[in-house]
Parts: sequence; C-alpha cells; structure tokens
Amino acid sequence: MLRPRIALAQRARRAGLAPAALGSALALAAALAAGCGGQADPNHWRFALEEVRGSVQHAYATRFAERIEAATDGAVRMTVYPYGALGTSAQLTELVETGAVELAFASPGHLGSVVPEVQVFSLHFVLSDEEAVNHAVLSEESRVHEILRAAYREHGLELLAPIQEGWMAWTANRALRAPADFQGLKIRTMASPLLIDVYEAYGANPTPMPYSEVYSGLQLGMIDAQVNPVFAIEEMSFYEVQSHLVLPKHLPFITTLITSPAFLERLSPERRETFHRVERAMRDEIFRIQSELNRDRLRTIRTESDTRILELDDAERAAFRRASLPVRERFRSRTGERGSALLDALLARVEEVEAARAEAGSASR
Ligand code: 6CS
Repeated sequence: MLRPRIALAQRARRAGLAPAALGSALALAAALAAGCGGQADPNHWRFALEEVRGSVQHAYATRFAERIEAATDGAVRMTVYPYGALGTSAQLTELVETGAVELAFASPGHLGSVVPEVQVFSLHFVLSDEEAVNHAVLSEESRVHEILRAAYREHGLELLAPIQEGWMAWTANRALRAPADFQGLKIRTMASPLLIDVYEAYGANPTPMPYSEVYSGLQLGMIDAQVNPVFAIEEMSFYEVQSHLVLPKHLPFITTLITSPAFLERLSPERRETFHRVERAMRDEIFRIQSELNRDRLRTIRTESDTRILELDDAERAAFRRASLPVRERFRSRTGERGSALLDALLARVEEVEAARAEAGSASR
C-alpha cells in the first residue's frame, strides 16, 4: 500500500495510458496508411510497444531507434509507439503481420494463444535462478531460437530475440509463501492457455484481464492478485493497491522482439546487415538496463510505501517447483513434438551454462 495514495487519474497519466485509444489498432493501421497517401515510406520504421514510457520496452525501443538512425546516417527514421497509442498486445502482433508496423514486442503471455510453443517461457522453474545464466541462454543463437523461429514463421512473424525484463513478482493482499496460499486466489494473468494451467496447479483461480485494467481490477476487488516484473509493478502503481510483493524467482518476464519476414526481405543486404548488427548489440545493453531499472524500482517501492517485500527461501521455492512440474507435461501435450524438443533444448542449455559457470567459478578460486 502506498503512502500517500496516488489518485487513479494521476496514475493513468503517469502510466501514459489513453484507454480510449485501446481497441483502435485496425483503424489506426488504416490511418497510418492514409497519412502517407497509402504509400508506406520504406525509410520510416514504426515500433509498437506493449508497455508505457519509462518501461524496459520503451528503453529498448528508444535506444534501438537512436542506433538505427545513427548507423544509417539518418536515412532511416523511427517512430516509437508506447502502450496506449495503438492497441492491445494481440493487435500489435496483427499490425506486424499486416506490415502496418515494422517492429513490436510480443510477450508469450499473449502470443502463446497464437504460437503455443512460446509458452515455454511461461513455465515456472525451467530457467535458472541466476539472471546471468538466463541472459546467456536467451541471447546466444541456439536450437531454442531455431525451433521458435520456425514456429513464428508459420504465423507470418519473424522472431528476432527473446528478451528478459526482470524477475516476475506476485502481488497480493496476503503473503504467498506456499502453493496452499494460492487456494481460491483470483490472480490476474495474461491470456495464454498455459498461464491458466500454471496458476491452477497452485490452486488459484487465474483471471485473464487486459494490462490497462489491472490497477482498477485490484482496486475494485475484481481480482485479488497479479503477476508482473518489478519495474512494471512500480510504473503501473499496482503496489499501491496491494499489501505484499513476493519474489519467488520462478521466472523472469520474457518478451520477444518481432518483425515480419516481408519487411526483412525488402531491406537491401547492407541495411539488413545493419539491422541485425544493431539488434544483436542491443541484447547485452538491454540486459544491463533492465537490471538497473528493476533494482531502482524495487528501491522506490521499498522507500515510498509500506508494501511488505518477501523473498522466498530455497525450501519455499522447492514446494512451488514440485507443484509446477505437471504443467511441463501439459505443455508437451499442447505443443507436440516440436514443443517437447524446445523444452528439452531449453532445459539442457540452462544446465550446460550453469555447469560451465560453476566450473569457471571453482577454477578461479
Ligand atoms: O501484464 C501484462 O499484460 C504486460 N506486462 C508487461 C510487463 N509487459 C507487457 C504485458 O502486456
């Protein structure tokens, strides 16, 4: 809970949300096309975000735009659209598919309804509890990327990179230290089917709801709890209307950067090379930025509110891990051979990187 409470209108302004604009993605696509006389300018690239100004996605997009503009000596101009300017996450994905925007973020919690395989990033305790291991696994090109890229292409999308945005935290009006604490809890999740399975495995009553409605949903008691990375809990002010913030280190929030194959094909070989060079360089940069942002935002919550911040210990985490394991089988049955191969490749790579780091650590002692 916040001291003193920030008014709802102020919170909406802070978040940069214009709820009336949500739901107008297709109309906006038409308006964007009409604005340039129906002729898209190939040197004007649009980048649509699922998050507001000040977020990890916004930090990524503004830096990416600066780098692209610099690398092309200003020949390419970019416009960044924060959440609220275009549409919901599902609509942003449609805008990429139709070529109305060139780049967007698509989080597994939403995209999983279209590309089931990406729900591998919604499974709990699959990734490491060390952020640096997860960064290595997600940022290097591997079998994981290869399998996911094939799945995205079947839906007219090109996966550029999965990006972690920081540890997910649960917020609620009670401590959540064991699966039993989730019994009957109405926790807001994103909409993909596996997320429902994940929280049902703890005994909760998962309730999908758009991101822009979570604050009022908590305030009005339509939902009891929600799950998001720390920076988002601060900037969307969810902690104002919840007494506890729990850090289980079960999963970092992962998003995926997407474009369309048609856009990449239209670029000259030189421009395409520049595009990929900038995107690769951003992988390390955004990892550093999200880490600082999450640390700073946690400090803000700690100092500006009386929210109780709980870090689960190893025994508590182990109980959640055990309860979450059957959902891996559900993932396999929902995604078939390709999904199974993906989950196996991810588990194997996490184990290899953890082992290599442990070995390097013991060799340097
Ligand atoms: O909870 C959500 O719906 C959103 N959360 C974040 C941190 N990013 C995008 C996503 O839509």
